[in-house]
Amino acid sequence: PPASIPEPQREAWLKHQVSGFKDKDAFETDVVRHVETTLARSMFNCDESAAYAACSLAFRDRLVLEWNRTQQRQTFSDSKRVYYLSLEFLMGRALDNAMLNIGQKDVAKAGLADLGFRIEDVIEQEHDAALGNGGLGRLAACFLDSLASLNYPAWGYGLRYRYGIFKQEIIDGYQVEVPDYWLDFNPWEFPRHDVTVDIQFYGNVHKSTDGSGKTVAHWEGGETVKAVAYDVPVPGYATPTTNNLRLWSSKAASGEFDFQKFNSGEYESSVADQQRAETISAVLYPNDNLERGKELRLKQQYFWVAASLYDIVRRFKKSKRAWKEFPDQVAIQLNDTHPTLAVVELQRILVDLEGLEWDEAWNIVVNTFGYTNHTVLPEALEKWSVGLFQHLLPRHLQIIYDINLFFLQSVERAFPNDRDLLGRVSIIEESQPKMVRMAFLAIVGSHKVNGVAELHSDLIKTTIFKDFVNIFGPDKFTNVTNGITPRRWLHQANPRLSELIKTKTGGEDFLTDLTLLNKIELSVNDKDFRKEWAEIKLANKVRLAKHIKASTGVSVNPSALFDVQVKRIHEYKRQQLNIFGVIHRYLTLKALTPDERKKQLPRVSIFGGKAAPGYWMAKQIIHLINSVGFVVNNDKDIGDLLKVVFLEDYNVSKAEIITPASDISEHISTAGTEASGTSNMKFVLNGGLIIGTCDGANIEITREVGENNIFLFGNLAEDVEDLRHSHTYGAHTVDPDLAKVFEAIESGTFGDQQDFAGMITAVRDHGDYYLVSDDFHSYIETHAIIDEAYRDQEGWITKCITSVARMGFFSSDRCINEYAEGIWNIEPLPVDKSDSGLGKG
Ligand code: Z15
Repeated sequence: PPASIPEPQREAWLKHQVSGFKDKDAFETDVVRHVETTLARSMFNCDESAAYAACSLAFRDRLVLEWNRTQQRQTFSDSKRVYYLSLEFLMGRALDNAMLNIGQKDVAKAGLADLGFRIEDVIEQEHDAALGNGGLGRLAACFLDSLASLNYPAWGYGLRYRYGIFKQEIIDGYQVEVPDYWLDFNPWEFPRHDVTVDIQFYGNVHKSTDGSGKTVAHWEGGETVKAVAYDVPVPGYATPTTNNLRLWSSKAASGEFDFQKFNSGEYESSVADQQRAETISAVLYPNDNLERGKELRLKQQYFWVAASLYDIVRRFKKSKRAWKEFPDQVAIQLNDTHPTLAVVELQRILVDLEGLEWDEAWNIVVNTFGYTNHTVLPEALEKWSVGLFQHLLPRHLQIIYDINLFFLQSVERAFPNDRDLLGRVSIIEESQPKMVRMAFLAIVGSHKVNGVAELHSDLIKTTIFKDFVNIFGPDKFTNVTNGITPRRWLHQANPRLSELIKTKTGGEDFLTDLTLLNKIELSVNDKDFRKEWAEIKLANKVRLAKHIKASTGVSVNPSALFDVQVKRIHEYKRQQLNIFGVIHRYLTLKALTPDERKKQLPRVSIFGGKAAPGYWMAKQIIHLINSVGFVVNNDKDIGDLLKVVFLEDYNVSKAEIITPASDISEHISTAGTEASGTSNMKFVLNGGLIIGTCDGANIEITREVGENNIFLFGNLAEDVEDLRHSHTYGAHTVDPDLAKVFEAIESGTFGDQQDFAGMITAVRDHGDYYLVSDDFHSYIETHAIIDEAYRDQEGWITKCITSVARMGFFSSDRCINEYAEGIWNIEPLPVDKSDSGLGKG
């Protein structure tokens, strides 16, 4: 370590070194100190939010210590680091996670009780960090948790949006978007006003010849924006390793605002410049699986990528190594195509700024990057117009053209005279206007490309990236099936189940080696274990029922079968299939005699999820769900037999309440459309079963838990294309049961039929692209099978226990280890836990 403090004075530092809370007294001392000094309050005005603030600051003090030590350790060991570039990190709340990972939640609970607070209420005060849309952003958050827990030297790089994903309100059955201003009080971020990077946009390129006759490009003029780093500590579970998530915030390059302009009377334009700069990191684009080609979005991408690469290169240069060793020190993972400009930016740094030869630079670039693809949906594949590039990033466009030229030349050499092939794989699409295909650029600029579940990885190899498999060979393409962190999604969300599992697996090791879950299968017939299992599920349902009552006013019976679909609203995820099925159930119940009805199994259909603000059909689906709920929930004939609720503002912290409370959850995307899905894993891990299509990770879940423990239905991916083809426009007949559902909607049962006409015509008249009608019968039948299975409560519990026991594969720890070995070539940096500044409580 650098000897900034001379030897004689170090004694004082060591004497006063911050350490873990010895006991709850020490914790209470810190909380009271923060209330009375940091917050300038007292016991006479300490409300729950002040208690949250003080408790967070007390834990933050401990985290910071390990965070600094981790950074020092990783720097001095000179080990290779991985940098995870993601436009989204859907972190959720940090306090509970910090307490559990440090292992001192018990201390905090007792300490807060002494001070007059319930820990649950204190935790509830925290605003979610919601810097993401859905699965892709949450995956990034799970990965950070695993990277730290497994002691990998790793940093996340993202954008510090002032507004995260909007808050959803449901007003009169419609979604209303409210801005999510979350930075009012955020104890988990550390502004680094000394860590800044100037980022250039627009301008022109001039070429000159240097002394040796080499052409050199100079990117000049344009405008400059400043990137300021904000760091967020990411604690690992039961390890001192605390990694860093660095988020960039934009501000005017001239500081607050341009004083020169201000002094010369141009007040308005000096403020406008400042606002324009701050706009770059102002708001997260709220689209999931959709790209809309807006200039500001491309600006966000370059701003974040350029700042991150500058930072990474700056760190590498300190090591004084040769450039060719860059890929031995640095692995960069591209989370989808959003950071693909990093490929171009690194090439620019190496060639234009560092003076490397093109080929040498390109070798370094390709060996540094890996690219993860998360979708095959055409509307989600990023393309940017050449014109926009030329305007915003003129030098980058030239480099892209050169990358493409050399790539196409190599293709031509390997496959002579195949002009079609060249057109198909060109990074530049020769359309009107010309477009840059970002996925192709990412493939060409990376040494590995992976999909996120087996079916998905096979599909990209045989469809959208088929030509690239021929060109680069199959080894460049690989699969890493997604996973989830068992710390948040089992231990934190479902503490009682975690406790119960602990009694059968011999301690907490299953939280770091999830395959140990298989030990609970030995207890599947243990009466006490089964009883406790059922009690926990019921308690979790009671908790959710309370939340439903408080947030929607609807009373639901906790002993009813809870049927849950929570995820972004999208036609391909088929919430419309679900609500049509619910309507079918309602019509069936209505047609029964009161005596027959008494024999039916009560159900609660629970929906949640946000629609992109511009996604008209998704909003119509939300409106129909709410309208059906309004009718069904107030129908005296139906009573408890069917309730339909839409939970407002689904987010990570709500998922932690909902996931442990489900009996059955719906993962019913049209086969071949959902790359993986990750909530499917969360639900099964929490002792719920799933109804699903043969899509994404459902297939691997089935392989693990066994076909008897999952309810699969619907057409297969391999048949989708033919089915679509057979839906000759306007001529295809709708499933008869579904036709009755449409009749009910069109006769006004759920309000003005015009409000839902789009959903019906999509199926009936516009080719039913998502195969709702094709899968309807099989869907309804499978729900009937589920009812029967649930009546046999003993059989049901056996299925649940068996499934949980077999879920070990889906830990994000397994997933991260696969990336580390197969793509990043990095090793964990082992830590001596006793060498940590924290006492484990
Ligand atoms: C997103 O959330 C996903 C893919 C995307 O291309 C975009 Cl832009 C957003 C999701 C997939 O839809 C989901 O199947 C997958 O589990 C998740 O990424 C994580 O890989």
